[in-house]
Amino acid sequence: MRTAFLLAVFAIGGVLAGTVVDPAVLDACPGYSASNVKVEGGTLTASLKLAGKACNVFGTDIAALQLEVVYETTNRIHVKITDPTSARYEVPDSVLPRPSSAQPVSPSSAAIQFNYTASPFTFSILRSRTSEVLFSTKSHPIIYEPQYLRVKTSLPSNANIYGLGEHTNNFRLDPDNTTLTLWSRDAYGVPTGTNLYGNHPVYIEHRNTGTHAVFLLNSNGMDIKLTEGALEYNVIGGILDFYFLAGSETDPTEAARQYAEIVGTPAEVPYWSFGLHQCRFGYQNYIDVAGVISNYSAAGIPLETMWTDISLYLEPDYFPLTRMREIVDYLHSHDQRFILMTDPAVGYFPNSSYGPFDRGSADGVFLKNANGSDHLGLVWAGVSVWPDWFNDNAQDYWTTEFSIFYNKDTGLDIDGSWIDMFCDIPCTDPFQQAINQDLPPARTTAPPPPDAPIFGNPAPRKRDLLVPQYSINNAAPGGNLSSKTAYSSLSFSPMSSNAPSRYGTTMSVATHLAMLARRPGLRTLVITRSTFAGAGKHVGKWLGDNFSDWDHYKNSIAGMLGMATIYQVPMVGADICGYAEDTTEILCARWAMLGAFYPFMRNHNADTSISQEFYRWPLTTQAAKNALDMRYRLLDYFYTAFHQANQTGSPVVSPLWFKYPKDTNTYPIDVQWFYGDSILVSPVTEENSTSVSIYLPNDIFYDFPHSDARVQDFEFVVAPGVDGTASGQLYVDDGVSIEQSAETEVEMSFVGKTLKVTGSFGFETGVNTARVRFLGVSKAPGSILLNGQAVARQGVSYNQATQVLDVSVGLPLTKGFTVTLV
Ligand SMILES: *[C@@H]1O[C@H](CO)[C@@H](O)[C@H](O)[C@H]1NC(C)=O
Ligand SMILES: *[C@@H]1O[C@H](CO)[C@@H](O)[C@H](O)[C@H]1NC(C)=O
Ligand SMILES: *[C@@H]1O[C@H](CO)[C@@H](O)[C@H](O)[C@H]1NC(C)=O
Ligand SMILES: *[C@@H]1O[C@H](CO)[C@@H](O)[C@H](O)[C@H]1NC(C)=O
Ligand SMILES: *[C@@H]1O[C@H](CO)[C@@H](O)[C@H](O)[C@H]1NC(C)=O
Ligand SMILES: *[C@@H]1O[C@H](CO)[C@@H](O)[C@H](O)[C@H]1NC(C)=O
Ligand SMILES: *[C@@H]1O[C@H](CO)[C@@H](O)[C@H](O)[C@H]1NC(C)=O
Ligand SMILES: *[C@@H]1O[C@H](CO)[C@@H](O)[C@H](O)[C@H]1NC(C)=O
Ligand SMILES: CC(=O)N[C@H]1CO[C@H](CO)[C@@H](O)[C@@H]1O
Repeated sequence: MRTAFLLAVFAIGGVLAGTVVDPAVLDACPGYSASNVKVEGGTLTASLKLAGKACNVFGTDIAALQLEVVYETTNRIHVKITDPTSARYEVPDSVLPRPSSAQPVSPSSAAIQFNYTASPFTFSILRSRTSEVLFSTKSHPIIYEPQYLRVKTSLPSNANIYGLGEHTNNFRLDPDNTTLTLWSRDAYGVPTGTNLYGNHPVYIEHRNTGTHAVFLLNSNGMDIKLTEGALEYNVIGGILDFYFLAGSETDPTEAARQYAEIVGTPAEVPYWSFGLHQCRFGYQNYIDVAGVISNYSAAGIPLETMWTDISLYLEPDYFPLTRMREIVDYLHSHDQRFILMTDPAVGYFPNSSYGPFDRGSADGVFLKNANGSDHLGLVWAGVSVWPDWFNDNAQDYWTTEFSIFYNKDTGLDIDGSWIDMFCDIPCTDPFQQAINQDLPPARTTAPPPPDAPIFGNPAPRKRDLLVPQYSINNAAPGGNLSSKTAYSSLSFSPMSSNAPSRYGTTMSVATHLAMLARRPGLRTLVITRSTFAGAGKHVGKWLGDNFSDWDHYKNSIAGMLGMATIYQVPMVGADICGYAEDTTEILCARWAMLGAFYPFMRNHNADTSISQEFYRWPLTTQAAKNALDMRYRLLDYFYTAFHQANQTGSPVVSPLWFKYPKDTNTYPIDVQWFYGDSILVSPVTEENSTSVSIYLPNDIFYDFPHSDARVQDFEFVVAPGVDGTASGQLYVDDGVSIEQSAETEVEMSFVGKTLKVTGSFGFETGVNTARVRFLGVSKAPGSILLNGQAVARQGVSYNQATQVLDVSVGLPLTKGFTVTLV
């Protein structure tokens, strides 16, 4: 296990010498006392003075601090403790724009209260209605030194704490013995108990009495320790900048929404991006890439987006631009997409004319050493320089480079972007290291002839990539939403230093804007690995370089829940079938099914692993087809959830306790989850198992109905809960535009035997509502009324064994309707 101050050792140059500090030493520090307290409406300020002899544990205790407390909304208190005498690092607004500062609210109207004792200074956050203490520094003095900050709160015993990522621990953190280190790093194999790519210093704590959240806005390296009955922050710089969120006494999703009010709600992504993505590092050449596309098609597995890795840049002989452009054109003419990796490194070619380097040098955008020379590092491409995203010219530079390199007429017309950074090699002598490591790598095989036929075998059938029943690509402007299906139900269906922490996020913003500039007005997809709080406003996230093994398969669910439910980065998924090492037919088949219920569904692996496209094995092919059938049928349902996430911050996937907050059995569960609001997913998690034991909260759950007849139009599924009612929503738009000129927003509610479908129907879907399926109907109704008129016998089918009642509707989705079971 990592010692608590390992990072601090790096940061302050060995002062700690690796000492593990006795908590009693920290608790014996003097803390501060508050004076000059001023309260004005929803704002409190005070001076904090060191209350005794300095303990100087990791530096010199700062003698005088400034406290500012603001009741920013009825649900949010901002507590900021700064050192007025020195400029300490604060996360800039460009990395995380602060919520707009409206007038502070009156404490008497707030759901939580800030309370304090003056000497020694301690503070607590209480729920206003019940005076329940949510956070309290009592008996744990605050320590504030140049490179060490410590705040410790007591917790209830056996507390339910979620978040504080990125990590590969269980979703519910062990409250008695956990140390989480937040500091971005490339974490090959994503080992448990170590820091990973992302930094999200926020947690949601769930209790039987309610759910609240705490966000420490600080991007310095930190260790957060959960020990029996306490949570302790140990931060190596910056300021104490806390946001306390009341959440709710009854609805955990409120805590998620209130966090989104600070960091922003997630960007909406294009409709097509919910389709299947295929990628690998190490496609051999352009023929290989075309072969994957053809073979998916031949296997009848609907591939939406083909991705390629960095090989394209490194090896133009193997991936000639003209042939790659042909592949991209082919994809686009088949309503498919293309995504390519973009790294921030720019090849260092000071002596030859290389546009990206020359333009960046002219604009002065590259990171510099202290003496003003270019900061050189080493990545796959060789010795390189990096844009400094805080440079005023960096955005224009990046936008220009995107418009040149990804020019649709002369370059590769990408549909989305995949960004990453490879910065983990200590670059003391990058030129020599490049020679030692043979970078760029040399190939042992010759490149293929530049004019080999592609898409010829199997013969390309026009549009054959889009197996019609899976058609999801058709939501482009002017396109046709011809195969919309939607499901909506209430109850559920069991089935199956700062710089590294911020570099990824600032690059994400620059890339998102550069992509938007290429296709003005249209949404895009940017996927990255390194994220800081607020990243979801710009990018989605893949969970990094995991292994093709069953533990990683299972852990990916906790990883997804952290990102999507807590950190507001909902476009998330792990590398399906595993990135490193060799997968197996059975693991890849299971993972295809699991991955169909990640928000972001991408099969991806390493150059050293065996090929793992779903069509490589019969079992995996079938599993992928079944799972994609389900996923594509639920696409509008999930798209609706995503739209709501953008509007309100409500999570698109969530743990069971979000829906059943009083059911203590659900608190530790992280192998089952809700996909959207209503679909409970419980995958098989053991190798060679064909069944799984699952936990069902006390409610009514239905098997998700298999589709018997192919439904091209919308289909609504009504699945009443224990109270006999159900409700749901459907959101439809053109799938790609940022500003929508027409939207359809439908509310369904089933109460007392009547389904009412109401809403606004601005977007012309051009399709009908084919039918409504009622689940859990124990006997055939005497008659069924559609808009008050009896439905003819042939329009109704009832299956006693499955208790499913199908009612044909056949109305265009241009106005509401009612169906009554009499
Ligand atoms: C607030 O703190 C004061 C001590 O400063 C204490 O007397 C009081 O009970 C606290 N209020 C609540 C609601 O805990
Ligand atoms: C705490 O966790 C560490 C690392 O997992 C483990 O080595 C240690 O034994 C645990 N301590 C206790 C008291 O469980
Ligand atoms: C989503 O929400 C944000 C506000 O958080 C907004 O700026 C953005 O434009 C919205 N729409 C899309 C398409 O991302
Ligand atoms: C595609 O399938 C053909 C025929 O089975 C096979 O020869 C080829 O190797 C496959 N290519 C790829 C990239 O899967
Ligand atoms: C560029 O040219 C100078 C002068 O010939 C030489 O010293 C330097 O090593 C060259 N730099 C690189 C990166 O090739
Ligand atoms: C500038 O600093 C870098 C990094 O410390 C060093 O490698 C380089 O030699 C220096 N250049 C000069 C001209 O001193
Ligand atoms: C969309 O599909 C409908 C029904 O199949 C068809 O009548 C219509 O012409 C199509 N519209 C476009 C733009 O292709
Ligand atoms: C699953 O089955 C395979 C093949 O029989 C076997 O090699 C493997 O050990 C089994 N795994 C487990 C966890 O039993
Ligand atoms: C199976 C799996 O996805 N494992 C891990 C992959 O990597 C991320 C971290 O980057 C983890 O969250 C996943 O659990």
